[in-house]
Amino acid sequence: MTQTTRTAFITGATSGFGAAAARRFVAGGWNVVATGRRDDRLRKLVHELGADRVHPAMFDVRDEGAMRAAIEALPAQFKSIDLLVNNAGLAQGTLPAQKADLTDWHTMIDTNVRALVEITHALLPTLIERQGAIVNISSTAATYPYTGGNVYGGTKAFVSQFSLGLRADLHGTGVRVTALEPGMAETEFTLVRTHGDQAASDALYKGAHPMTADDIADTIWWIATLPPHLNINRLEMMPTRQSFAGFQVARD
Ligand code: NDP
Ligand code: 8X3
Repeated sequence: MTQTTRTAFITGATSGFGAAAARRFVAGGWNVVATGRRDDRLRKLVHELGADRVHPAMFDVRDEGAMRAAIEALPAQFKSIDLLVNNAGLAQGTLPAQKADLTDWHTMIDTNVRALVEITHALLPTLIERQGAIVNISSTAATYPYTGGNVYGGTKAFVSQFSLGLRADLHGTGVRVTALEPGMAETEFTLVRTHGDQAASDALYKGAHPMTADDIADTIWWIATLPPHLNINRLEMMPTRQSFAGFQVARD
């Protein structure tokens, strides 16, 4: 079946950047495959944006079998993926490595690294056929270390470097690849990171004028709709109120 409307496959579309991106792409005339574990949120998104425009795919990205089954089960009008937004991800914990919970580390590696490469691997044949694009959501944490960022920063450094490696491998295919590296943006990210501490989340963002999920969605939209001869390799963005701090020194 020939597909004229373009389709974005957006992981983690139940919240934050992913939900905002789903809204942005549907507003721009695309169809969206929206993924996530929270079925009620996916159903709300479908209700809001229309079942003809959004296909809900409920699965845990860490379950490779469920992910592949969801791709297999895509209805005809959502099968030909033009854009993969690898957005599902999380930080867990803020403790230094020597105090961190190993389970949190496994969760971050399995979600931010392992699942991301598995989904990419599954969709590459379609993306090559469609001369599509991949936007991988990395982070400023990929480049700038901070205490308590240990494994989270490591996973995002992987995402950025993997994106550049994909660019090299996909040379000549017409497939575009971008690592998008945002700094502080207010979503459910900190609530998840702190295992549900709403006060900590509110305190982090208070008065900081953080970026919004819509800021990131607009940037993904811009990257994906550039003329086909242009590729943004990596793009780092922060709120104006956020910048860099110095090195720390332990003194006698
Ligand atoms: P949110 O917590 O608001 O959204 C995270 C999304 O990821 C949710 O839709 C969640 O869906 C999904 N997700 C997490 N784990 C899984 C899983 N195991 N299976 C399926 N889906 C999963 O955070 P953000 O929107 O802020 O985060 C999106 C991405 O942006 C992440 O990769 C994050 O690391 C990155 N990022 C965030 C920044 C920020 O300051 N907010 C800055 C830089 C990068 P569900 O729970 O329904 O499964
Ligand atoms: C999220 C940004 O600074 O909390 O990736 O790591 S930060």
